[in-house]
Amino acid sequence: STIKEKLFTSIIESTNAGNDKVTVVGVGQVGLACAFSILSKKISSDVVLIDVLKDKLKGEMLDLQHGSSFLENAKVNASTDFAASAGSKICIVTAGARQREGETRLDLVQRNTEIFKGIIPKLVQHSPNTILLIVSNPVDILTYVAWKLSGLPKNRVIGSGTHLDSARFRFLIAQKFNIAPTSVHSWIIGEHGDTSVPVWSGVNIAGVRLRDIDPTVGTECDQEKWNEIHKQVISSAYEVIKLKGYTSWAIGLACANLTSAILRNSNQIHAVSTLVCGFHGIEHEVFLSLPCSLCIDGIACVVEQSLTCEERQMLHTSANTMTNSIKNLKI
Ligand code: 6V0
Repeated sequence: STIKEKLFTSIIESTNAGNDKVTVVGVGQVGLACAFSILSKKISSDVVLIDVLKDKLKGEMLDLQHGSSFLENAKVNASTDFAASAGSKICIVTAGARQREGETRLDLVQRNTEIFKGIIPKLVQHSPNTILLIVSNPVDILTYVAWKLSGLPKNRVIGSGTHLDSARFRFLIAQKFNIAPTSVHSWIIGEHGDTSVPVWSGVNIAGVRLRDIDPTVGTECDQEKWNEIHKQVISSAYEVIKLKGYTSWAIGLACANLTSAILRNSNQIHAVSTLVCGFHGIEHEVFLSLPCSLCIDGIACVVEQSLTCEERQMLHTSANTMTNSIKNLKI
């Protein structure tokens, strides 16, 4: 008999899937930042990486495995085969093509839709009760695509949406006041991107609404130009990409935060992309971000904020943009 057999007497067959298994599809900059944030914050003890790049995948897996004694012995596996994802509680999808020179946004959407056709059904096949957390851009459209391709109920298909935009918004407001970002209560809803909606009417610090101090806050008439902050939020990604080539840490941390909220069944409220048909007068079947409470089954409920006419109008503009984008999509 081997040393192993002499040393250990087996009492039960050990199970492979834990209760907190998370699969990350795409080990690019964003996927790795997600995986690393989840591991280093000890949100999951069982992370699987999936990509089409065999060597890159193995290299990243080994590098992370070598750190496992500093990650509470978390298991890290990687494979090009989706069977490795079996039994995942959450599948985070960051795979996708980047825009080619001269390529329109719609061409990119179709290209990423084709990639999703090879990913989403396989994830659901191996983890029929999973929650899909879509990160690839354009995230609101691809979350809709994932919902259609997966056949999962709407509560189980979530886009990271404006969770990141809201974090950037809080950070920039916090900087102006020299307070902590978590002490700023402010939300960005709608599309993750250019038509996102800053809900200035609700921005408050310790329950004090900025609009009660100055009704013009966030409007074009605002002397202090607070609305510049929303413009900065929109240009944040472009700025970071111009400076370092991609964005990774903030989106990785944002996804880890959503993963934690779900796995811990916390009912924390975050702005994520969900099916918005029926909310704020939207009649289209599109995905956009609204504040949602997150639990072990995904989205438990949507918060209906009291929006001003202008904010509601902006949300409808987001919805129309989405409708036009998905109109010609071949799913
Ligand atoms: P990247 O570094 O090019 O990584 C993409 C990865 O996907 C690569 O490793 C590819 O090999 C892999 N991939 C491609 N096709 C497949 C496939 N069929 N199966 C498995 N893996 C595949 O890109 P990066 O990581 O920088 O960005 C990933 C996506 O996230 C892009 O669509 C970004 O636009 C998007 N982001 C979304 C954000 C958000 O807030 N929602 C924020 C930042 C980036």
